[in-house]
Amino acid sequence: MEDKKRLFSAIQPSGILTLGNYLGALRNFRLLQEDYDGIFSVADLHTLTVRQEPADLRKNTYELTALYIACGIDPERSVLFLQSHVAAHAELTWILNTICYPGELSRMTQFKEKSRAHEDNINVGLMDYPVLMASDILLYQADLVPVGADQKQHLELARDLAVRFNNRFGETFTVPEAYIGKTAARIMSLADPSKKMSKSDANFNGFISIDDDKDAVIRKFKRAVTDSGSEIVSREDKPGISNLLNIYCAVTGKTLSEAEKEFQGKGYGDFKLKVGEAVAEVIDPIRQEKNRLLQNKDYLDDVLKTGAERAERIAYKTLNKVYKKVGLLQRKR
Ligand code: ATP
Ligand code: LTN
Repeated sequence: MEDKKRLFSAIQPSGILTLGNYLGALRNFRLLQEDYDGIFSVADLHTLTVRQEPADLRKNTYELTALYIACGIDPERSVLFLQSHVAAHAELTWILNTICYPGELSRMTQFKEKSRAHEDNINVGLMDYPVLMASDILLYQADLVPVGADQKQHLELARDLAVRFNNRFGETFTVPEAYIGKTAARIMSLADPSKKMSKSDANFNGFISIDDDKDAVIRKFKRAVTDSGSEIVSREDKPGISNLLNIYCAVTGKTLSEAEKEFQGKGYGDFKLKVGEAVAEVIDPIRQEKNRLLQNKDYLDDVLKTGAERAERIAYKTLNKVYKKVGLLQRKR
């Protein structure tokens, strides 16, 4: 365990997860957990940057905790915890805020998109979101951070802040690398293949939720927007079909050329049905296991308690070092 490299990632409990979250993030967490010391968080503090119904946030937090485990994150082997249970995340954010510039945050694509989507609530937290994310990562001295392609810009800021702090105050933080999967880093909306699949999409037909049963999955794939022509090939002028092929390959493990060959001469209808069936086969058992785990809140609370204790030990080691480096006095115990 000691000489393994460390991996950190987090997901927001902002709703029921999509096929995009699973293929772009969670599935890689499970695979990487074999070779790294995994630390996985439910980023509940991040979720507050968009207005939440408190009861929904509580429910979604349990949902995501159960889903992590259902997807194969082993809470004995890896650390699984809630961001808000380890105060060091908010504390390091304050320190990093003092070396980060507003221009670095206002140019972030996600900030611009979310500001457009929530015009009535462009709060300071929404802008500071990437600094909290940098704190998450840097507190654990993570070597590798698996994320979907949309988080690449935030990862670069985390690296910049680590380097800036190290240059100013001496070696303190590991500079993390992003891990972005090759096949499913950006699953697109089924209703509009120019947009990423997102759980906060107002159009329910655009995303496959982990909670969709087989009928719902097949119905959504049948309705998926495709392109003109009838060829089933991955090509720039066929964003709808390319997205479906990408999803099919990701869930079956087939290569693109194998999939293209399989559907040569077939119609869009047959193809969409096959993709839907393959997706349902992957998410059905996950949903069932998640729902089973949700019946036992005591178990989930227990996992989170142990997770927070283990996370805290690592996090405060880093935070104490940071406080010392910047010139804050050590508290006498
Ligand atoms: P929201 O819609 O609430 O902003 P989100 O689904 O975009 O949420 P998160 O829940 O924070 O964002 O994302 C969790 C992980 O899933 C991240 O690593 C993110 O990059 C990845 N991810 C999100 N959407 C996709 C997608 N369409 N394709 C691949 N990966 C994705
Ligand atoms: N912002 C991320 C979720 C997240 C995260 C992190 C990912 C919060 N903290 C630290 C990796 C590392 C997102 O996926 N939307």
